[in-house]
Amino acid sequence: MKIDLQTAAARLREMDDILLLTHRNPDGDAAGSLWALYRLLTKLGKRVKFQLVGKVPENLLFAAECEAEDFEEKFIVAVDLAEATLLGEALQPVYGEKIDLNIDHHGSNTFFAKETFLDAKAAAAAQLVYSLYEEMNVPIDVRSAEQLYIGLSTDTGCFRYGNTNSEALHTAAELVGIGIDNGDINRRIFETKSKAYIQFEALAMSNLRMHFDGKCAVMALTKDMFTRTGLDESETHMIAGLPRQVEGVLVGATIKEKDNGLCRVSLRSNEPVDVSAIAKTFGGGGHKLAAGCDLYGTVSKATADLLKEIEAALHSYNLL
Ligand SMILES: [Mn+2]
Repeated sequence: MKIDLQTAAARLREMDDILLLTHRNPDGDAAGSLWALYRLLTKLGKRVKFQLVGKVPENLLFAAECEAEDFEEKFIVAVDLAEATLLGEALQPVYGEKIDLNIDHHGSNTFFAKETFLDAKAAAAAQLVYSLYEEMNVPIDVRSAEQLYIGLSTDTGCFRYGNTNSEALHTAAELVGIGIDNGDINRRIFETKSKAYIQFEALAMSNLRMHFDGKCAVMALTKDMFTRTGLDESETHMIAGLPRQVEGVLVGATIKEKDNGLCRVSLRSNEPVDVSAIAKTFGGGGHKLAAGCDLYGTVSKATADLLKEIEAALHSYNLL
């Protein structure tokens, strides 16, 4: 059931012994929102714990929270979680059908939780957590402000993407006003790359292939490239945006080779193409301009399957 901000705030007020979850391989919005929510609930005197599946990107760890205690949860809250499968293989069977409240901003949300506080216009889940702080009258300290800023800035590409609405900029202004060092955070998150990343990016760029009159760019990221450079999984999210950067490209895709014949696809588009629709045909989802899905088979088979759908999508917009 869909609920509003006031109901979500009321629910959090009345419940205790809360477990927080988010999607596997947490990005800045997932981790930042979860930490900020942890802090909010702790300040209200509640027992809270959380589980993060996969590595949080290292450059976000300066704002991480440490759990204080373990206990048996009575209420489960998810944040930034579009669908239960994104909990990951380990957690989905355990918690997939037990989420009491989901706080999310994905238009593709499947409403798997008992109650969902969804605002698909929000630039980040962190925006919704910020509104909960306001609604519940909990002061935002510098650490919470940093966590919310991490969520907001990463989901908007440092306030460059089209989802950067006036609300996001207002919230960022408030957070800067609280005293965060936004210049330093931006440098940590958006300007600093590991040597392994730079090497990986060079290899990935040499794998970039153009299709459909230059309207589509696809990049294969093979296991061999990870082995050769030692790139950490958590740094690969930056690669996903590269194909779309090529002039004239409307759909950019990265195809990441995983174990057991699984290929993880990230899609990025420019207007008017809706890549969440393409992802959906493969059982995935996401936002209009940023989505993802899993394909099975070799990288070349996954590429061929994906290109067919991209071609059909470009046709449907009369772009081919
Ligand atoms: Mn998000």
